[in-house]
Amino acid sequence: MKIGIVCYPTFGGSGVVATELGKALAAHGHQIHFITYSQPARLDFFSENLFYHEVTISKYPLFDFPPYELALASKLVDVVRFEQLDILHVHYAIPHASAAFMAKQILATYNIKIPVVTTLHGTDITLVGKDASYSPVVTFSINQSDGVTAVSQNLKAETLNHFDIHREIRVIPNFIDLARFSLKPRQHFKQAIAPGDERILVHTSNFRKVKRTTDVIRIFKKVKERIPSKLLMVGDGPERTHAEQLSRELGVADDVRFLGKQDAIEEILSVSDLFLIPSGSESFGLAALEAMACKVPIISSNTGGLPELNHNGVTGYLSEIGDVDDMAANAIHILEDNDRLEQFKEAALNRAKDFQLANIMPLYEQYYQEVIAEVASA
Ligand code: GMT
Repeated sequence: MKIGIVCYPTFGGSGVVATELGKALAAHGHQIHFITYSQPARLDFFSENLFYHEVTISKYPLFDFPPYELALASKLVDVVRFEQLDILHVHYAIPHASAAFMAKQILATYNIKIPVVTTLHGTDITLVGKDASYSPVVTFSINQSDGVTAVSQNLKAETLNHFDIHREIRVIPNFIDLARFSLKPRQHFKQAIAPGDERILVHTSNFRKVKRTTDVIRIFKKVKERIPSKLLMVGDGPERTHAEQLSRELGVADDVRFLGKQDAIEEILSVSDLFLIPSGSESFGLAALEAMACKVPIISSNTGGLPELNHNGVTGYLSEIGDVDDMAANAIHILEDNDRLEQFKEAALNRAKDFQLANIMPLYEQYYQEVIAEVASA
């Protein structure tokens, strides 16, 4: 198939999923065209089946807000016509689904029927999409997509709850490439971080409010009171300063390392004993899946799709949002006993295997074929 992929080419989860899916589909023989405003972060190599089309946005002085959606729709028309794409797959509803709808209408004037699949990732529904300033467009463009997928059962339910949707939503979860995300022997790194053989706790995110990074610091403070430990904070974003400040106020700053944005996350996860993800909202939790693939158990909130991934008492524990006491108690329970920690680690890896690329990519291929056939016969 010739597949066009639209996404935010940033470090966010939806961009990672879109890029990794495109790479995997290309390796499987499909021709993949990425259509984004800059080169996706993980697309920095050559492959004969991968193509990149940049959406250039005019900076004309009249535009206080350059019309990205129009530039994207125009680029989609161009790429679909001249590369003869079979299907467009847009990741994150806003504004990709509505840009795809516009492109589809324009292409119809050239007698081209292009099927559009929209994948809902999370905040496009749970946070931004619900906002009254976007919700009519989000509702309309989901309904106008030829196929819609959501990354968890919970996100599907949220979408049906909050929007007037009259089309089927297929759940296709996030996936993991176990060739990249696996436990790697990195003893020297572990020694450098935890010279006294302390336990290593880790959090990775984009440090937005929804990630509740200050809860991570509070949990760590409580764990450290009982178990010698270190905390690695990976990523960057608006809440980082607050988290740093809090770690100083709570007197744990010397045991917390803020590492900033890192590419080789799997190396850091490989030396970690426990992953903390106390999010206020999390449609799936790709960061937790990456940790589990590296044999790291999960302490999480019980929001969104997290319970579908993290099995309570097996791969880690789930607590109410903001219940840092419970999260800390669960963390201590896992970390205080070597055998128990090993059991949780094994279970985390086993659960991660359910989401390996080889299991999930065929679900997208199958879905594309269904949608293409449906549009052709309409
Ligand atoms: O907030 C993020 O983690 C980034 C965000 C995005 O759309 O880029 O991630 C969302 O999509 C990921 C991939 O499908 C999911 O694994 C994340 O759970 C989801 N984030 C939230 O729902 C907050």
